[in-house]
Amino acid sequence: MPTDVLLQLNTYPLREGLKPTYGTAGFRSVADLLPSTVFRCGALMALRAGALRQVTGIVITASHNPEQDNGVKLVDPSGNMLDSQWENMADALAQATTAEQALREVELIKQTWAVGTGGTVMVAHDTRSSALDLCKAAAAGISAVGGTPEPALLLTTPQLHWMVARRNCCLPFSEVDYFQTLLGAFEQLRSSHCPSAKAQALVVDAANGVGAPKLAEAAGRLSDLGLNINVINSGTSGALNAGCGADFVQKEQARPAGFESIPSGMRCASMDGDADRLVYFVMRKSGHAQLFDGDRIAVLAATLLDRILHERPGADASVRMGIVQTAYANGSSTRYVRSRLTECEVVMTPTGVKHLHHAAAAFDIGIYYEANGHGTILFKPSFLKTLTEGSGGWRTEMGLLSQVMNQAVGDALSGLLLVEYALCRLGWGLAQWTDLYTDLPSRQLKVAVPNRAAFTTTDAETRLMTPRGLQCQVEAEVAKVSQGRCFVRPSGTEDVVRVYAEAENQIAADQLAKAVASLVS
Ligand code: 16G
Ligand code: ZN
Repeated sequence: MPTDVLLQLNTYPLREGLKPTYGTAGFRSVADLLPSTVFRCGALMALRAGALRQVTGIVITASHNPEQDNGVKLVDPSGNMLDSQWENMADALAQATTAEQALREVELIKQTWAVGTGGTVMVAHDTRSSALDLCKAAAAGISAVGGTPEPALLLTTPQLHWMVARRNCCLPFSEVDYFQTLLGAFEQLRSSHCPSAKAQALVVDAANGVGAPKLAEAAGRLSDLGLNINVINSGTSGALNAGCGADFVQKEQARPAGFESIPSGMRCASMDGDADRLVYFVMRKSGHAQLFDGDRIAVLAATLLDRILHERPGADASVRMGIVQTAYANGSSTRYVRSRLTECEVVMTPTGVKHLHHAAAAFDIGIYYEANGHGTILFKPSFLKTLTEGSGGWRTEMGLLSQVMNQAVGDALSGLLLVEYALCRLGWGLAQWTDLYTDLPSRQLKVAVPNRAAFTTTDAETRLMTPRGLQCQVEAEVAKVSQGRCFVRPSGTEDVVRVYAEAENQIAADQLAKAVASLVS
């Protein structure tokens, strides 16, 4: 068998000079450079499946990156992202310069984890043209260590995470089950709690990605409930993520491509290329997109859950609810939760779903959303169990919400259903959602630096530890600005350092970001 593996490893050599690194959410690069990394990730996830005697998963996607990029996201048996201990092994294997060295890494993993042969790996891909070749590389890597690759399916990233989690709990896990679980729960919530909700229209920017056909599949059932979804950027005209998608709308706050004829004031939403992020927006006459970002979705969710918890009889029994945010969360959203949703704790973590997810799991109800629209709500299993121990409207409602939400990972479809349910349950339009708080003006800048590893942070990325002395200089700039806040962190997905600044007005936020960027470069 080792010689077979060696032979196979030699078929997918690592391009000379390349050093693939497991970033914030797996490996990502120009698609042509990926076959070796994907092959080795296939082997790794088959060994992980073998070691745990459970099914793991691989998604071939580069999310909101352009069409020519691709990547690989690795899914643990729980449906969450790969265990952080294994990230180092993924790096070591992906970076092995020769087939012999890669084989030694494979053998090391086998010995360390006492795994004889690989297990079953589910494989999914997005709409990129490089997907099928990379799926073949993944399947070859899985087979090379004796694992079983499942046929690759066109799925959103969150669909595959959901399926892996369900399969390992011996629950129905097909795509049909996915839609039935999320949409079936949503239908019950709507008919029980908002039976006379007015019909609503929603225009969704699907970024020309895999979310388009998937949302189209859901749209028929949603229109029966009076939610009429019009999917734009469905992949028939424009290119993937090109001038559109959740990342574009959130960062640019401008009209996405394809929305030229959408009248201002319409309710709109935008997902990213693999449909794990969602933001809402409304076009204003000025051409500016008024954004309802992940922070605002989290606050809406907390408001809904707080209402449900307060309505229950004997509301004094404590349920621990928390919101997990990153340093990018607008300061106004944090202040709002602290002052108005006093029973909801706020926790800050570094950027990246793996950090937020973990922190949210500590609560009975843990809400996490990054400002960029990636997030979900986690319901602690012991809390869900208490719901089934009695009967009552609020218990059923909470239980149904736990099915609407993909608890494996952030999911644009869950996010959409959550927002639509919350608004109709609270009897709110977009105006009430807007009025919760006013975002502080902010600015984000990217700075190219010779070595981003020289920038290290602490306190959930809010403060720099190195380069020494730089944090004091940043603070001196912040002190000059009313309601100023600023942080610097190295990106986990690009070779840059990011600067985020917030202030009382846009001019001050821009100036603060610029001043700090010049300290960094
Ligand atoms: C990845 C992360 C996202 C994070 C972003 C930050 C996952 C699934 N995705 O897209 O959560 O916000 O990276 O990128 O964890 P950055 O480190 O380049 O700023
Ligand atoms: Zn994504």
